[in-house]
Amino acid sequence: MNKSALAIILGGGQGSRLAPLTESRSKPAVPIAGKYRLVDIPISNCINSDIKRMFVLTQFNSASLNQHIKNTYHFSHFSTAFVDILAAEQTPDNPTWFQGTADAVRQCMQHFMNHEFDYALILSGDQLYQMNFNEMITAHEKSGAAISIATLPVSSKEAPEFGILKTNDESFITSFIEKPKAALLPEWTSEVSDEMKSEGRHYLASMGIYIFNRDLLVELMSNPDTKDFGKEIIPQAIGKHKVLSYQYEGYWTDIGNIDSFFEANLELTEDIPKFNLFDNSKRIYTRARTLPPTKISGKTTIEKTIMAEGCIINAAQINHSVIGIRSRIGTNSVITNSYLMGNDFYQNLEEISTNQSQHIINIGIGERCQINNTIVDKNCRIGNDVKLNGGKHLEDVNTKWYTVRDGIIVVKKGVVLPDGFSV
Ligand code: ADQ
Ligand code: ADP
Repeated sequence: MNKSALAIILGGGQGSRLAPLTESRSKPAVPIAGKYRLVDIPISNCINSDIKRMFVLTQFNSASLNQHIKNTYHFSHFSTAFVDILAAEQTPDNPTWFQGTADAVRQCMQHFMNHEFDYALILSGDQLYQMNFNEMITAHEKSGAAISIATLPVSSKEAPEFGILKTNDESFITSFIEKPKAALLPEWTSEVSDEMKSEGRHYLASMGIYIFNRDLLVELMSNPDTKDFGKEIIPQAIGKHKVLSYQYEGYWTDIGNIDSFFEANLELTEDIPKFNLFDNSKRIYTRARTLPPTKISGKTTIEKTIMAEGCIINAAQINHSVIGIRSRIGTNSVITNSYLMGNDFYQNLEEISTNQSQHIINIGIGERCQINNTIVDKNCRIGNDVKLNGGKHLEDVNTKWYTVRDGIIVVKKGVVLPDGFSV
Protein backbone atom coordinates (compact mmCIF):
# COMPACT_ATOMS: atom_id res chain seq x y z
CA MET A 1 0.00 0.00 0.00
CA ASN A 2 1.14 3.51 -0.80
CA LYS A 3 1.86 4.97 2.65
CA SER A 4 3.06 8.35 1.44
CA ALA A 5 -0.33 9.58 0.21
CA LEU A 6 -3.61 10.26 1.94
CA ALA A 7 -6.60 10.78 -0.36
CA ILE A 8 -9.17 13.50 0.32
CA ILE A 9 -12.24 13.23 -1.91
CA LEU A 10 -14.35 16.39 -2.19
CA GLY A 11 -17.76 14.84 -2.17
CA GLY A 12 -19.76 17.93 -2.99
CA GLY A 13 -21.21 21.19 -1.87
CA GLN A 14 -24.93 21.78 -2.09
CA GLY A 15 -25.09 19.69 -5.23
CA SER A 16 -27.54 22.14 -6.78
CA ARG A 17 -26.16 21.57 -10.29
CA LEU A 18 -27.19 17.92 -10.06
CA ALA A 19 -30.62 18.65 -8.57
CA PRO A 20 -33.10 16.98 -8.38
CA LEU A 21 -30.85 13.88 -8.14
CA THR A 22 -29.33 15.42 -4.99
CA GLU A 23 -32.64 16.43 -3.40
CA SER A 24 -32.76 13.42 -1.11
CA ARG A 25 -29.19 12.16 -1.13
CA SER A 26 -25.68 13.56 -0.98
CA LYS A 27 -23.86 13.96 -4.28
CA PRO A 28 -21.36 11.08 -3.83
CA ALA A 29 -24.33 8.72 -3.49
CA VAL A 30 -25.87 9.60 -6.89
CA PRO A 31 -26.20 6.36 -8.91
CA ILE A 32 -24.26 6.15 -12.19
CA ALA A 33 -23.88 3.55 -14.96
CA GLY A 34 -26.78 1.46 -13.65
CA LYS A 35 -25.09 0.01 -10.58
CA TYR A 36 -22.38 2.31 -9.23
CA ARG A 37 -22.43 5.55 -7.24
CA LEU A 38 -20.43 8.68 -8.08
CA VAL A 39 -18.05 8.14 -5.18
CA ASP A 40 -17.04 4.71 -6.53
CA ILE A 41 -15.03 6.42 -9.29
CA PRO A 42 -12.44 8.31 -7.19
CA ILE A 43 -12.34 5.50 -4.61
CA SER A 44 -11.67 2.90 -7.32
CA ASN A 45 -8.96 5.08 -8.86
CA CYS A 46 -7.31 5.27 -5.43
CA ILE A 47 -7.57 1.51 -4.83
CA ASN A 48 -6.16 0.79 -8.29
CA SER A 49 -3.26 3.13 -7.43
CA ASP A 50 -2.77 1.31 -4.12
CA ILE A 51 -3.77 4.40 -2.13
CA LYS A 52 -6.06 2.90 0.47
CA ARG A 53 -6.53 5.60 3.07
CA MET A 54 -9.37 7.83 1.94
CA PHE A 55 -11.60 10.51 3.41
CA VAL A 56 -14.80 11.55 1.64
CA LEU A 57 -15.85 15.10 2.55
CA THR A 58 -19.52 15.77 2.13
CA GLN A 59 -21.87 18.60 2.96
CA PHE A 60 -24.43 16.26 4.40
CA ASN A 61 -24.20 12.67 5.36
CA SER A 62 -27.07 10.74 3.84
CA ALA A 63 -28.10 7.31 4.99
CA SER A 64 -27.54 5.98 1.47
CA LEU A 65 -23.92 7.23 1.35
CA ASN A 66 -23.10 5.71 4.72
CA GLN A 67 -24.76 2.45 3.85
CA HIS A 68 -22.98 2.27 0.51
CA ILE A 69 -19.50 2.95 1.93
CA LYS A 70 -20.05 0.64 4.90
CA ASN A 71 -21.32 -2.22 2.74
CA THR A 72 -18.79 -1.84 -0.07
CA TYR A 73 -15.31 -1.02 1.09
CA HIS A 74 -14.07 -3.72 3.42
CA PHE A 75 -10.36 -4.00 3.91
CA SER A 76 -8.36 -6.59 5.79
CA HIS A 77 -8.15 -6.29 9.57
CA PHE A 78 -4.37 -6.48 9.12
CA SER A 79 -4.14 -3.36 6.97
CA THR A 80 -4.54 0.29 7.84
CA ALA A 81 -6.79 0.90 4.82
CA PHE A 82 -10.07 2.79 5.28
CA VAL A 83 -12.70 4.95 3.61
CA ASP A 84 -14.14 7.45 6.12
CA ILE A 85 -16.92 9.94 5.51
CA LEU A 86 -16.48 13.36 7.08
CA ALA A 87 -19.62 15.48 6.98
CA ALA A 88 -19.71 19.21 7.70
CA GLU A 89 -20.17 19.51 11.43
CA GLN A 90 -21.33 22.43 13.49
CA THR A 91 -18.89 22.97 16.34
CA PRO A 92 -18.45 25.96 18.68
CA ASP A 93 -15.63 27.20 16.38
CA ASN A 94 -17.41 26.42 13.13
CA PRO A 95 -21.06 27.28 13.18
CA THR A 96 -21.41 26.96 9.41
CA TRP A 97 -21.29 24.37 6.66
CA PHE A 98 -18.24 24.04 4.42
CA GLN A 99 -17.84 27.41 2.69
CA GLY A 100 -15.93 25.98 -0.27
CA THR A 101 -13.45 23.25 -1.17
CA ALA A 102 -10.51 24.60 0.85
CA ASP A 103 -12.77 25.36 3.79
CA ALA A 104 -13.99 21.74 3.69
CA VAL A 105 -10.38 20.52 3.90
CA ARG A 106 -9.57 23.05 6.62
CA GLN A 107 -12.49 21.97 8.79
CA CYS A 108 -11.34 18.35 8.60
CA MET A 109 -7.59 18.92 9.10
CA GLN A 110 -7.59 17.47 12.61
CA HIS A 111 -8.78 14.12 11.20
CA PHE A 112 -6.03 14.06 8.56
CA MET A 113 -3.31 14.99 11.01
CA ASN A 114 -3.93 11.77 12.93
CA HIS A 115 -2.32 9.95 10.01
CA GLU A 116 1.20 9.79 8.68
CA PHE A 117 1.49 11.02 5.11
CA ASP A 118 3.86 13.01 2.93
CA TYR A 119 1.31 14.03 0.31
CA ALA A 120 -2.36 14.92 0.41
CA LEU A 121 -4.04 13.84 -2.82
CA ILE A 122 -7.13 16.03 -3.22
CA LEU A 123 -9.75 14.74 -5.65
CA SER A 124 -13.11 15.85 -6.99
CA GLY A 125 -16.08 13.62 -6.45
CA ASP A 126 -17.84 14.33 -9.72
CA GLN A 127 -15.52 13.30 -12.50
CA LEU A 128 -15.38 10.22 -14.70
CA TYR A 129 -11.84 9.02 -15.46
CA GLN A 130 -9.36 6.22 -14.79
CA MET A 131 -6.00 7.52 -13.68
CA ASN A 132 -2.98 6.02 -11.98
CA PHE A 133 -2.15 8.55 -9.27
CA ASN A 134 1.23 6.94 -8.59
CA GLU A 135 2.55 8.28 -11.89
CA MET A 136 1.49 11.75 -10.78
CA ILE A 137 3.08 11.27 -7.35
CA THR A 138 6.33 10.14 -8.98
CA ALA A 139 6.36 13.22 -11.25
CA HIS A 140 5.65 15.39 -8.20
CA GLU A 141 8.56 13.86 -6.25
CA LYS A 142 11.00 14.01 -9.16
CA SER A 143 10.27 17.67 -9.86
CA GLY A 144 10.63 18.78 -6.23
CA ALA A 145 7.27 20.57 -6.46
CA ALA A 146 5.32 21.62 -3.39
CA ILE A 147 1.98 21.35 -5.23
CA SER A 148 1.08 19.43 -8.38
CA ILE A 149 -2.07 19.90 -10.43
CA ALA A 150 -3.29 17.37 -12.98
CA THR A 151 -4.01 19.24 -16.20
CA LEU A 152 -5.60 18.49 -19.53
CA PRO A 153 -5.84 20.43 -22.80
CA VAL A 154 -9.36 21.74 -23.50
CA SER A 155 -11.06 23.74 -26.27
CA SER A 156 -12.04 27.41 -26.14
CA LYS A 157 -15.67 26.38 -25.64
CA GLU A 158 -14.81 24.42 -22.48
CA ALA A 159 -12.10 26.74 -21.13
CA PRO A 160 -14.40 29.22 -19.30
CA GLU A 161 -15.62 26.38 -17.04
CA PHE A 162 -12.15 25.53 -15.75
CA GLY A 163 -9.08 26.89 -14.05
CA ILE A 164 -6.74 27.71 -16.98
CA LEU A 165 -2.98 27.91 -16.62
CA LYS A 166 0.33 28.48 -18.37
CA THR A 167 3.60 26.71 -17.71
CA ASN A 168 7.33 27.18 -18.32
CA ASP A 169 9.57 24.68 -20.15
CA GLU A 170 9.90 22.55 -17.04
CA SER A 171 6.10 22.28 -16.65
CA PHE A 172 5.99 24.54 -13.62
CA ILE A 173 2.89 26.72 -13.59
CA THR A 174 3.65 30.39 -14.14
CA SER A 175 0.12 31.79 -14.17
CA PHE A 176 -3.41 30.61 -13.37
CA ILE A 177 -6.87 32.06 -13.85
CA GLU A 178 -10.05 30.48 -12.46
CA LYS A 179 -12.85 30.22 -15.06
CA PRO A 180 -11.74 33.02 -17.43
CA LYS A 181 -14.32 34.99 -19.41
CA ALA A 182 -14.30 34.13 -23.13
CA ALA A 183 -12.92 37.59 -24.01
CA LEU A 184 -9.74 36.90 -22.00
CA LEU A 185 -9.02 33.56 -23.62
CA PRO A 186 -6.64 34.59 -26.43
CA GLU A 187 -3.95 35.39 -23.81
CA TRP A 188 -4.21 31.94 -22.27
CA THR A 189 -3.28 29.47 -25.04
CA SER A 190 -0.52 26.92 -24.40
CA GLU A 191 1.81 24.80 -26.52
CA VAL A 192 0.09 21.38 -26.73
CA SER A 193 0.74 18.11 -28.61
CA ASP A 194 -0.13 17.86 -32.31
CA GLU A 195 -2.99 15.50 -31.51
CA MET A 196 -4.51 18.00 -29.07
CA LYS A 197 -3.93 20.84 -31.56
CA SER A 198 -5.81 18.91 -34.24
CA GLU A 199 -8.75 18.65 -31.83
CA GLY A 200 -8.64 22.40 -31.15
CA ARG A 201 -7.61 21.90 -27.52
CA HIS A 202 -5.22 24.81 -26.98
CA TYR A 203 -5.85 25.63 -23.33
CA LEU A 204 -4.37 23.80 -20.34
CA ALA A 205 -7.09 23.25 -17.76
CA SER A 206 -6.84 22.20 -14.13
CA MET A 207 -8.64 18.89 -13.55
CA GLY A 208 -9.18 19.86 -9.90
CA ILE A 209 -6.85 17.00 -8.85
CA TYR A 210 -4.10 18.25 -6.55
CA ILE A 211 -1.11 16.92 -4.62
CA PHE A 212 0.05 19.05 -1.69
CA ASN A 213 3.12 18.41 0.42
CA ARG A 214 1.93 17.87 3.97
CA ASP A 215 3.75 20.83 5.54
CA LEU A 216 2.53 23.26 2.91
CA LEU A 217 -1.06 22.08 3.28
CA VAL A 218 -0.86 22.65 7.04
CA GLU A 219 0.53 26.14 6.46
CA LEU A 220 -2.06 27.09 3.83
CA MET A 221 -4.95 25.73 5.87
CA SER A 222 -4.02 27.93 8.81
CA ASN A 223 -5.33 30.97 6.90
CA PRO A 224 -9.12 30.97 7.41
CA ASP A 225 -9.70 33.62 4.72
CA THR A 226 -9.12 31.26 1.81
CA LYS A 227 -12.27 29.29 1.09
CA ASP A 228 -11.61 27.66 -2.26
CA PHE A 229 -8.75 25.89 -4.05
CA GLY A 230 -9.61 27.22 -7.52
CA LYS A 231 -10.42 30.78 -6.48
CA GLU A 232 -7.76 31.44 -3.83
CA ILE A 233 -5.32 28.71 -2.77
CA ILE A 234 -3.97 27.82 -6.23
CA PRO A 235 -3.75 31.35 -7.76
CA GLN A 236 -2.07 32.63 -4.58
CA ALA A 237 0.45 29.77 -4.56
CA ILE A 238 1.75 30.49 -8.08
CA GLY A 239 5.03 32.41 -7.87
CA LYS A 240 5.39 31.63 -4.15
CA HIS A 241 5.74 27.85 -4.35
CA LYS A 242 6.81 25.36 -7.03
CA VAL A 243 3.53 24.27 -8.63
CA LEU A 244 3.83 21.49 -11.23
CA SER A 245 1.45 20.84 -14.11
CA TYR A 246 1.07 17.07 -14.55
CA GLN A 247 -0.36 16.75 -18.01
CA TYR A 248 -2.86 13.98 -18.63
CA GLU A 249 -4.27 13.09 -22.03
CA GLY A 250 -6.58 10.17 -21.25
CA TYR A 251 -10.38 10.29 -20.99
CA TRP A 252 -11.65 12.60 -18.29
CA THR A 253 -14.96 14.33 -17.98
CA ASP A 254 -16.68 16.46 -15.40
CA ILE A 255 -20.12 15.05 -14.48
CA GLY A 256 -21.18 17.84 -12.16
CA ASN A 257 -24.35 18.90 -14.00
CA ILE A 258 -27.39 17.11 -15.42
CA ASP A 259 -26.35 17.52 -19.04
CA SER A 260 -22.80 16.15 -18.62
CA PHE A 261 -23.99 13.46 -16.20
CA PHE A 262 -26.58 12.28 -18.73
CA GLU A 263 -24.12 12.36 -21.66
CA ALA A 264 -21.44 10.48 -19.72
CA ASN A 265 -23.89 7.75 -18.78
CA LEU A 266 -25.21 7.31 -22.33
CA GLU A 267 -21.67 7.32 -23.76
CA LEU A 268 -21.10 4.07 -21.88
CA THR A 269 -23.32 2.39 -24.48
CA GLU A 270 -20.88 3.13 -27.35
CA ASP A 271 -19.14 0.18 -29.06
CA ILE A 272 -15.87 1.16 -27.46
CA PRO A 273 -16.71 3.60 -24.68
CA LYS A 274 -14.04 6.09 -23.73
CA PHE A 275 -14.62 5.18 -20.11
CA ASN A 276 -13.94 1.47 -20.00
CA LEU A 277 -15.87 -0.52 -17.41
CA PHE A 278 -14.52 -3.74 -18.87
CA ASP A 279 -10.84 -3.28 -18.00
CA ASN A 280 -9.43 -5.85 -15.58
CA SER A 281 -6.59 -3.64 -14.46
CA LYS A 282 -8.73 -0.56 -13.80
CA ARG A 283 -11.78 -1.99 -12.13
CA ILE A 284 -14.57 0.16 -10.81
CA TYR A 285 -15.71 -1.20 -7.49
CA THR A 286 -19.15 -1.04 -6.02
CA ARG A 287 -21.40 -2.90 -3.64
CA ALA A 288 -21.63 -6.66 -4.36
CA ARG A 289 -25.39 -7.09 -4.18
CA THR A 290 -26.03 -10.78 -4.99
CA LEU A 291 -28.82 -9.93 -7.38
CA PRO A 292 -30.43 -12.47 -9.72
CA PRO A 293 -29.57 -12.32 -13.44
CA THR A 294 -31.63 -9.99 -15.62
CA LYS A 295 -34.63 -11.66 -17.24
CA ILE A 296 -35.93 -10.60 -20.63
CA SER A 297 -39.37 -12.09 -21.01
CA GLY A 298 -40.85 -10.39 -24.02
CA LYS A 299 -39.71 -10.04 -27.62
CA THR A 300 -37.61 -7.07 -26.68
CA THR A 301 -35.30 -5.45 -29.24
CA ILE A 302 -32.26 -4.16 -27.41
CA GLU A 303 -29.63 -2.01 -29.09
CA LYS A 304 -26.68 -0.04 -27.74
CA THR A 305 -27.70 -0.53 -24.14
CA ILE A 306 -26.06 -1.47 -20.88
CA MET A 307 -28.26 -3.26 -18.40
CA ALA A 308 -27.47 -4.03 -14.78
CA GLU A 309 -28.40 -7.15 -12.83
CA GLY A 310 -31.76 -8.11 -11.44
CA CYS A 311 -34.02 -6.52 -14.09
CA ILE A 312 -37.33 -7.91 -15.36
CA ILE A 313 -37.84 -6.68 -18.90
CA ASN A 314 -40.93 -7.09 -21.09
CA ALA A 315 -40.44 -3.92 -23.15
CA ALA A 316 -40.84 -3.77 -26.93
CA GLN A 317 -37.66 -1.81 -27.50
CA ILE A 318 -34.71 -0.42 -25.57
CA ASN A 319 -32.26 1.68 -27.52
CA HIS A 320 -29.23 3.78 -26.50
CA SER A 321 -30.03 3.54 -22.80
CA VAL A 322 -28.64 2.60 -19.42
CA ILE A 323 -30.93 0.34 -17.39
CA GLY A 324 -30.17 0.21 -13.68
CA ILE A 325 -30.43 -2.58 -11.12
CA ARG A 326 -33.83 -4.22 -10.48
CA SER A 327 -35.53 -2.23 -13.28
CA ARG A 328 -38.92 -3.52 -14.30
CA ILE A 329 -40.31 -2.49 -17.68
CA GLY A 330 -43.81 -3.51 -18.84
CA THR A 331 -44.90 -4.87 -22.24
CA ASN A 332 -44.91 -2.73 -25.37
CA SER A 333 -42.95 0.06 -23.72
CA VAL A 334 -40.21 1.80 -25.70
CA ILE A 335 -37.18 3.29 -23.95
CA THR A 336 -34.75 5.40 -25.99
CA ASN A 337 -31.82 7.69 -25.04
CA SER A 338 -32.62 7.31 -21.38
CA TYR A 339 -31.10 6.40 -18.06
CA LEU A 340 -33.36 4.39 -15.73
CA MET A 341 -31.62 4.19 -12.36
CA GLY A 342 -33.60 1.14 -11.28
CA ASN A 343 -34.97 0.23 -7.88
CA ASP A 344 -33.75 -0.45 -4.36
CA PHE A 345 -36.04 -3.40 -3.76
CA TYR A 346 -38.55 -5.80 -5.35
CA GLN A 347 -42.22 -5.93 -4.57
CA ASN A 348 -43.45 -9.41 -3.80
CA LEU A 349 -46.02 -11.12 -6.03
CA GLU A 350 -48.80 -10.66 -3.48
CA GLU A 351 -48.18 -6.93 -3.27
CA ILE A 352 -48.07 -6.61 -7.05
CA SER A 353 -51.42 -8.37 -7.50
CA THR A 354 -53.09 -6.50 -4.61
CA ASN A 355 -51.89 -3.24 -6.14
CA GLN A 356 -53.22 -4.25 -9.55
CA SER A 357 -56.66 -5.06 -8.16
CA GLN A 358 -56.75 -1.73 -6.31
CA HIS A 359 -55.38 0.27 -9.27
CA ILE A 360 -52.24 1.22 -7.34
CA ILE A 361 -49.25 1.67 -9.63
CA ASN A 362 -46.41 -0.79 -9.08
CA ILE A 363 -42.71 0.05 -8.95
CA GLY A 364 -41.07 0.30 -12.36
CA ILE A 365 -42.27 1.33 -15.82
CA GLY A 366 -45.78 0.29 -16.86
CA GLU A 367 -47.09 -0.95 -20.23
CA ARG A 368 -47.09 0.94 -23.55
CA CYS A 369 -44.91 3.75 -22.16
CA GLN A 370 -42.64 5.84 -24.36
CA ILE A 371 -39.62 7.28 -22.61
CA ASN A 372 -37.06 9.36 -24.49
CA ASN A 373 -34.24 11.72 -23.35
CA THR A 374 -35.14 11.10 -19.73
CA ILE A 375 -33.48 10.17 -16.46
CA VAL A 376 -35.77 8.19 -14.16
CA ASP A 377 -34.47 8.24 -10.59
CA LYS A 378 -34.83 5.22 -8.30
CA ASN A 379 -38.05 3.65 -7.01
CA CYS A 380 -40.44 5.49 -9.36
CA ARG A 381 -43.88 4.10 -10.12
CA ILE A 382 -44.71 4.91 -13.70
CA GLY A 383 -48.20 3.92 -14.85
CA ASN A 384 -49.35 2.63 -18.25
CA ASP A 385 -49.30 4.73 -21.45
CA VAL A 386 -47.00 7.35 -19.93
CA LYS A 387 -45.15 9.50 -22.50
CA LEU A 388 -41.98 11.32 -21.44
CA ASN A 389 -40.39 12.93 -24.45
CA GLY A 390 -37.41 15.05 -23.48
CA GLY A 391 -35.64 17.30 -25.99
CA LYS A 392 -34.63 20.83 -26.79
CA HIS A 393 -38.30 21.75 -27.39
CA LEU A 394 -38.86 21.68 -23.59
CA GLU A 395 -38.23 24.69 -21.36
CA ASP A 396 -36.53 24.26 -17.98
CA VAL A 397 -39.15 23.62 -15.28
CA ASN A 398 -39.30 22.12 -11.81
CA THR A 399 -42.49 20.35 -10.71
CA LYS A 400 -43.39 17.99 -7.89
CA TRP A 401 -42.80 15.00 -10.18
CA TYR A 402 -40.01 15.99 -12.53
CA THR A 403 -37.51 18.63 -13.56
CA VAL A 404 -36.44 19.61 -17.06
CA ARG A 405 -32.82 20.75 -17.44
CA ASP A 406 -31.24 21.35 -20.86
CA GLY A 407 -34.11 19.42 -22.45
CA ILE A 408 -33.53 16.36 -20.27
CA ILE A 409 -36.51 15.22 -18.19
CA VAL A 410 -35.48 14.04 -14.72
CA VAL A 411 -38.24 12.09 -12.93
CA LYS A 412 -37.70 12.51 -9.20
CA LYS A 413 -36.93 9.66 -6.86
CA GLY A 414 -39.93 7.62 -5.77
CA VAL A 415 -42.62 9.63 -7.59
CA VAL A 416 -45.82 8.13 -8.98
CA LEU A 417 -46.79 9.11 -12.52
CA PRO A 418 -50.41 8.11 -13.21
CA ASP A 419 -51.59 6.24 -16.34
CA GLY A 420 -51.50 8.45 -19.42
CA PHE A 421 -49.21 11.11 -17.84
CA SER A 422 -47.32 12.95 -20.53
CA VAL A 423 -44.57 15.58 -20.85
P1 ADQ B 1 -15.33 23.33 -9.94
O1 ADQ B 1 -15.58 21.91 -10.26
O2 ADQ B 1 -16.30 24.34 -10.46
O3 ADQ B 1 -13.84 23.75 -10.39
P2 ADQ B 1 -15.95 23.29 -7.18
O4 ADQ B 1 -17.38 23.58 -7.39
O5 ADQ B 1 -15.21 24.00 -6.13
O6 ADQ B 1 -15.11 23.53 -8.42
O7 ADQ B 1 -15.86 21.71 -6.95
C1 ADQ B 1 -14.71 20.90 -6.88
C2 ADQ B 1 -15.11 19.59 -6.21
O8 ADQ B 1 -15.33 19.84 -4.85
C3 ADQ B 1 -16.40 18.98 -6.73
O9 ADQ B 1 -16.31 17.58 -6.66
C4 ADQ B 1 -17.44 19.46 -5.76
O10 ADQ B 1 -18.52 18.57 -5.66
C5 ADQ B 1 -16.63 19.49 -4.47
N1 ADQ B 1 -17.09 20.52 -3.54
C6 ADQ B 1 -17.48 21.78 -3.81
N2 ADQ B 1 -17.81 22.44 -2.70
C7 ADQ B 1 -17.63 21.58 -1.68
C8 ADQ B 1 -17.84 21.65 -0.28
N3 ADQ B 1 -18.29 22.76 0.27
N4 ADQ B 1 -17.60 20.54 0.46
C9 ADQ B 1 -17.16 19.40 -0.10
N5 ADQ B 1 -16.95 19.26 -1.41
C10 ADQ B 1 -17.17 20.34 -2.19
C11 ADQ B 1 -12.70 23.04 -9.90
C12 ADQ B 1 -11.46 23.94 -9.91
C13 ADQ B 1 -11.12 24.34 -11.35
C14 ADQ B 1 -10.95 23.07 -12.17
C15 ADQ B 1 -12.21 22.23 -12.09
C16 ADQ B 1 -12.07 20.90 -12.79
O11 ADQ B 1 -11.71 25.09 -9.11
O12 ADQ B 1 -9.94 25.11 -11.37
O13 ADQ B 1 -10.67 23.41 -13.52
O14 ADQ B 1 -12.49 21.92 -10.71
O15 ADQ B 1 -13.28 20.22 -12.76
P1 ADP C 1 -30.54 6.22 -2.82
O1 ADP C 1 -29.14 6.36 -2.38
O2 ADP C 1 -30.63 5.73 -4.23
O3 ADP C 1 -31.32 7.44 -2.60
P2 ADP C 1 -31.55 4.83 -0.43
O4 ADP C 1 -30.36 4.91 0.39
O5 ADP C 1 -32.69 5.69 -0.03
O6 ADP C 1 -31.22 5.03 -1.99
O7 ADP C 1 -31.98 3.34 -0.46
C1 ADP C 1 -31.04 2.36 -0.63
C2 ADP C 1 -31.33 1.16 0.25
O8 ADP C 1 -32.57 1.29 0.92
C3 ADP C 1 -31.37 -0.13 -0.50
O9 ADP C 1 -30.28 -0.90 -0.12
C4 ADP C 1 -32.70 -0.79 -0.11
O10 ADP C 1 -32.42 -2.04 0.46
C5 ADP C 1 -33.29 0.08 0.92
N1 ADP C 1 -34.73 0.42 0.69
C6 ADP C 1 -35.19 1.63 0.33
N2 ADP C 1 -36.53 1.63 0.25
C7 ADP C 1 -36.95 0.41 0.58
C8 ADP C 1 -38.25 -0.23 0.70
N3 ADP C 1 -39.39 0.46 0.47
N4 ADP C 1 -38.27 -1.51 1.05
C9 ADP C 1 -37.14 -2.17 1.31
N5 ADP C 1 -35.89 -1.63 1.23
C10 ADP C 1 -35.79 -0.38 0.87
